[in-house]
Amino acid sequence: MRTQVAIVGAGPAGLLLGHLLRSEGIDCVVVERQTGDYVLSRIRAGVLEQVTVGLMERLGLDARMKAEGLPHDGFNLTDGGRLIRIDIAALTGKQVMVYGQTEITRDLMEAAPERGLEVIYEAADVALHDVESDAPFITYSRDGAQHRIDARIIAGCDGFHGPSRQAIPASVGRAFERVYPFGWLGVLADVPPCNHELIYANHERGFALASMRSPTRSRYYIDVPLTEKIEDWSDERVWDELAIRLGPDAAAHITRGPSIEKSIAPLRSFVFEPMRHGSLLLCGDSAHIVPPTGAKGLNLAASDVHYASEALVRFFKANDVDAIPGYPDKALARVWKSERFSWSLTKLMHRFPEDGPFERRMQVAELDYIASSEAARTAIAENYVGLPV
Ligand code: RFL
Ligand code: PHB
Repeated sequence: MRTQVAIVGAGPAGLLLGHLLRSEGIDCVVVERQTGDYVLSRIRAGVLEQVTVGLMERLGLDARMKAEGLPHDGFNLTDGGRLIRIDIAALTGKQVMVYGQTEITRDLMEAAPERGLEVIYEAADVALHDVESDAPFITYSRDGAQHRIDARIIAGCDGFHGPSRQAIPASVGRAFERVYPFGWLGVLADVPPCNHELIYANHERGFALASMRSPTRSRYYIDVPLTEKIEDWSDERVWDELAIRLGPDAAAHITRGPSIEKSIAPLRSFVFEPMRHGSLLLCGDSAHIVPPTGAKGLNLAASDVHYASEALVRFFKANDVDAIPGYPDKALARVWKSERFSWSLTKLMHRFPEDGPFERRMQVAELDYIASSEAARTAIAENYVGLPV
């Protein structure tokens, strides 16, 4: 098979890029290791920035998001007794959209056949070849047969563990990494959220987040040491811990119920440079990871795809040979700002095992400053709604 762009991975980055390229008449094929159902079963992001909402609008795939998504004007930070509201609408004139990654992926997946976007699921042993040349190709096996896709460009949208980043020689690439000494234990439950806006809590027992997917579906997180096993966290134990960490006001409104998903995800900051090597572009989690505290991962995947699709349109339709080499700098400038924000909010809202009384006083002072300064709240708000692309 021959195509213009071979896309590895059918997560949000791969599917968004595929749709954007098809809408411009550029040929592409998406190759995914898992089944479609498996991709949809991963419970991940919940908060969309304007860049992500805007791409769905541009594709005309925003009807369900507009009908079922929850626009939010603000979110809250709590520490001990006080609640600091970040009024993002008043401070930036913008909103964020609470609409699950599962739903956005489903919308993109279901629209693929009618938009002529071919997605090959259950492709095993995907390998990238000749990425330094102008004629790269990928190989994979499916149903016992070997397949090959020849392309002009390969887009690596295969997440943190995929093969695309590994196809860049170690002598060319550089990784920047910070691993955190805890993970987030998340639960999804069909119960009404305890608050109409998100609450991020820094409690002496650790971090907690109250989030949601709909008026009847809640998403909660607590941070736990990486040594914890999910089997040791009964639903009751999670609800008890959430009630303590979120504080009495939120606890009074928590509705408990059986979890429909419960898992622990490690936290990491990671950036791989450059995001291009020869004819290979990296987009999304394949090139970078943020801790989820800033709700930035999916949104960064969307902004990468925005820059990559722009570059690919210029390359294929206007024969602009500088477009592809220009992609990494544009994408990375935004990536590093989101890395900084996610890291700083993680440091502000978590109790690190190595921290002592000095670091705690620093957190309290910073929260005092945020509570008292509109300038500080504006800086948080404009990062949270998403910096411009
Ligand atoms: P994905 O979603 O990992 O998709 C990559 C796809 O590539 C496939 N793949 C392969 N395909 C073929 N061959 C191979 N060898 C392959 N290896 C892998 C995979 O099966 C998969 O389908 O990466 P992508 O598209 O870059 O999207 C990134 C986002 O998924 C991620 O950044 C977010 O989920 C992060 N994130 C959040 N982001 C936000 O913007 N807002 C949030 O509120 C938010 N909350 C979260 C999060 C991530 C979390 N976890 C579990 C990591 C909350 C959590 C708990
Ligand atoms: C979520 O709803 O899954 C969510 C919300 C905000 C975050 C992270 C995750 O910062």
